[in-house]
This record gives sequence, structure tokens and C-alpha cells, in this order.
Amino acid sequence: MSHATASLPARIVDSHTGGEPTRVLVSGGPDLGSGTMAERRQRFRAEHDRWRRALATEPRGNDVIVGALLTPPEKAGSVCGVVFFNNVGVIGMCGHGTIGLVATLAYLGRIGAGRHAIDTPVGTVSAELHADGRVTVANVPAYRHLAQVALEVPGHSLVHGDVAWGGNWFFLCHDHGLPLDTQHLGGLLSLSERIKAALAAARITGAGGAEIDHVELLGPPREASHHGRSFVLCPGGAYDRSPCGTGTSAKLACLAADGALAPGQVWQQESVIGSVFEARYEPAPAGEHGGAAVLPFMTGRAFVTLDAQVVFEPEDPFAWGL
Ligand code: PYC
Repeated sequence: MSHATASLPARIVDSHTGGEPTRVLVSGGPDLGSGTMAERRQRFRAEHDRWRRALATEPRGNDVIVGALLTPPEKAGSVCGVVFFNNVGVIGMCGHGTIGLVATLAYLGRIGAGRHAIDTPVGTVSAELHADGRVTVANVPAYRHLAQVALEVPGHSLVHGDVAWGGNWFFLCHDHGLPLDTQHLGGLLSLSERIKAALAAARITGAGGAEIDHVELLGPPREASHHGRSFVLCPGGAYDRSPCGTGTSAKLACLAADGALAPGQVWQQESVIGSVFEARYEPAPAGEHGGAAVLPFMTGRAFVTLDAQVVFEPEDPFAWGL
């Protein structure tokens, strides 16, 4: 497989996974060099942030887009490495983005049906492209870090939530009191931003003091055959149109910790716009996060929406973003 090189014109391929966009920089991007994916992410952050701004902020991008910078693989046998980013920074792992990346690589003819390993800054994931275009992502191990933390949210009643890792850190809350639908987006965004601020003020974090940068409000599904619905606030202030792959992984870890879902049992997770991931988990190898982790699997589908060359006009003051 060929990888992004600075000598080629910058080319992007956009897709959406359950309504949530992914923009893959397939050629012409910065060279992040060698080293681990965590080191390459740090190099991207420190030396090439203008690429993030150019692709994921206005006027070329927007708050919802998740960008994906392709790199050569870190590990032998992986098809590529990827650094995900958005309007405010880099993201550890992205489930919908991995599905979008696989659909993009298939569109470009770089991969076919089958299982492909992809290196991310938080670990190697595997993605299976099915013959019908669906993609199953085997995510990094997910686990619950804290159970039912009580949180005072200014201007709202006390809420409770689990803190869990699914490739990003999440606060998962059921007793928020809001309907999970697009008529209530203003209230959902406002409440989840206030929950995030309250977590920071109360110094409630993920493991090792990590910031909880995603808030997941949970509720009952609309479709009787599904199992749950979610609204997910992403770090840049946008909400996830998809059911959020890392958020669904965090949810699976909490269900497993509560004994509410057995290994292999299917969980159909709806997003706030009604798109669905089919999820399940397997027990993680012993010793992974103190034996509390699960291996999450999510199946969804992405569709390519745009294949374009990026233009940087020398006189454009906003060519590299706002
Ligand atoms: O699908 O994991 C995900 C994700 C994270 C942020 C936006 N989508």
C-alpha cells in the first residue's frame, strides 16, 4: 500500500459512517517519520498542526469532521498507521473514523475484503471489510475505571455516571433527564458541556489523571429490536452523528462490568440521529487493565462522499484554516 508523501498534491477522500464524517488525507500530507504511533501523534501535534487546522476547521472543514492522517504502519503486518484529529486536537482512537478509513482504502483499491490491522496511537486495532461493504472494528481493550460517580452539575440536578475507556475517555450517564432526539440537541449539547466542565472542576478523571473529553448520555432505543441509544459530545463541542465506536466500546465495558451483557451477546446501539452500530465483546486477555477489560467489536458501514484535491492559494489568509 502507498502512503501519504509531501511530494504529491494533497488529496482528501471524505466519507460518512452513520452520518458522522471522516476526511482521510490520502496523499501529499506531512511525513511523521518513524517511531511509535504515539510518538508520531506527538510530532503531528507539535510540528504539523496547520494540517489539522487546514482540513478540520473552517473554511475548508467544520466542527464535525474527524480527520485521518495515514502513515506507514508501525507494526509488521499492519496495513497502515493512522492519527485521528478534529477541530481542536488529536483523538486517541475513532471507531466511526476507522470504518470510514477502511471504506476509503477499499474505494481507492488499496485493500479488499478481509481483515486488516491498523496501528493507532492507543494500540493496534483490526478491521474486517465484509463482502457487502460493512466493516467490523475490533477495538483496543475497553474497561470501566469508576462506577456511578455522583456529580453536581450547576443549573441541573445531581447526575451519576461511569467513567470508562473505549479508546477515548467517557463519562456515561443515564439519569440526565433529557430525550435523546434531534429536537433536543440544544439542551443535550448544553448539558453535556456542563457535565464536562463539572468533571474537570471536581477533578474527576480517567486513569492517570487523563481528561474525560467525551460525554455520553444514554437512554432507551427507539426501535424495539435495538438495545440502547446515545448522544455523544466530542472534544471540539460537536456531537457524534454516529453511535460513536469508542463510546459504544466504553458502554460495552460498563455492561460487562455490571454483568448485564454476556460475551458474544449482540448490543445494537442507536445514535441520536438513529444510525446504528451492532456491537459485542469478548473477554480481554488476562492481565489487561487488571482483568477488568473487554475486547469490543462494532459493525457499521461508511459511504464515500467526496474525492478532492486540496488547494492552498498563496494569497489566501485562511488557506490553513481559521
Ligand atoms: O466513533 O469513536 C468514534 C468517535 C470518536 C469521536 C467521534 N467519533
